[in-house]
Amino acid sequence: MPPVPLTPQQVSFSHDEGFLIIPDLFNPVALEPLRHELHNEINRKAREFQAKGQLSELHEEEGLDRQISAIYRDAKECGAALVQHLIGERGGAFLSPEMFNLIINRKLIQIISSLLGSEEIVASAHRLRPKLPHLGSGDVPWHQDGGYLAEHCDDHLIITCWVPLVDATRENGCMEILPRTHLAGVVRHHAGGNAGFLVIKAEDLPTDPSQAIIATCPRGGAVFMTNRTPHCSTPNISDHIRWSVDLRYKSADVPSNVGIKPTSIDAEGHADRKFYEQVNIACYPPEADFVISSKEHPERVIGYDDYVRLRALYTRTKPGYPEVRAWPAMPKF
Ligand SMILES: O=C(O)CCC(=O)C(=O)O
Repeated sequence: MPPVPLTPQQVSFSHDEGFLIIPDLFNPVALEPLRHELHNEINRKAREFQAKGQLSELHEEEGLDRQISAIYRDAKECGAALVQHLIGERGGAFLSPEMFNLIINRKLIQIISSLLGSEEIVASAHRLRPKLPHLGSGDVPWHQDGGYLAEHCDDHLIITCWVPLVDATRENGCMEILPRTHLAGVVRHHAGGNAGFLVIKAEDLPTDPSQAIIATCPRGGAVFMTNRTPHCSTPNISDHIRWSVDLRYKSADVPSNVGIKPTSIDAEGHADRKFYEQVNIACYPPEADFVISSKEHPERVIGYDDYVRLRALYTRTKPGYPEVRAWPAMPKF
């Protein structure tokens, strides 16, 4: 089916509310190749642990939505290492054609293009999130994605597109979103929230969290938010893993590191000075931005092999400064 553009009502809903949920964006079957590839990667890594004598059972028969939890019960370190392996340092671990195909999905691009009002689209930081039941480490406290980005990007629009790989429900820890609060700017965050995430303390939230929308979303749907939309995700109290992918997109006139590559990287990951001088203009310098759509400049659009090379290059390179944005630390009690 050809991509369907957003209706003017959907565009204005998104501009007014700071989010949009499209429950039936893809046929859920379209997500199967990615789910299948994830399952393969988990088995591959679990076999490595088994070969080293760290894990006795692979629990392959549990399937994607339960296998890591079963491994975690048998060998906590292996379960935790598997989650970390998939999330990766700076999103660099799970680079597969299936993931790339989701990033460049035509239906997604059509919607992003309507929301950004731009035909040329730059993709940016993205994450895979396996949220294990009853663990707590995947519960993301209140934040705006802008809290993670450089301050000079606060007034630019960057869209987060959150794609669940299972039905995202209240029980398995979907997101909560504070509507109509994205126009006020990026509020104060604190470093050192749950599992090291940034957090907006209750007194800094733009409205009472009781106003939050429970952003349930079936597999095949997607949730779109701005970089200034406060959101969090709740505990997974279900019996299965809540898998999701979050992707970020912006127009070509938002500061980015497109086309900027280190010319040399030393053994400790330090790149050449010119690279750092140029790369820090990006909203999130540690991760490579890349063009996924441009009718005017098709030569800028990159394919899968270049995407893998670029992401790997940035992952090898130490960021130019320790924090993209310094927030006060959460007080210790
Ligand atoms: O997936 C989650 O639980 C939270 C995702 C999130 O906060 C984000 O994508 O910014």
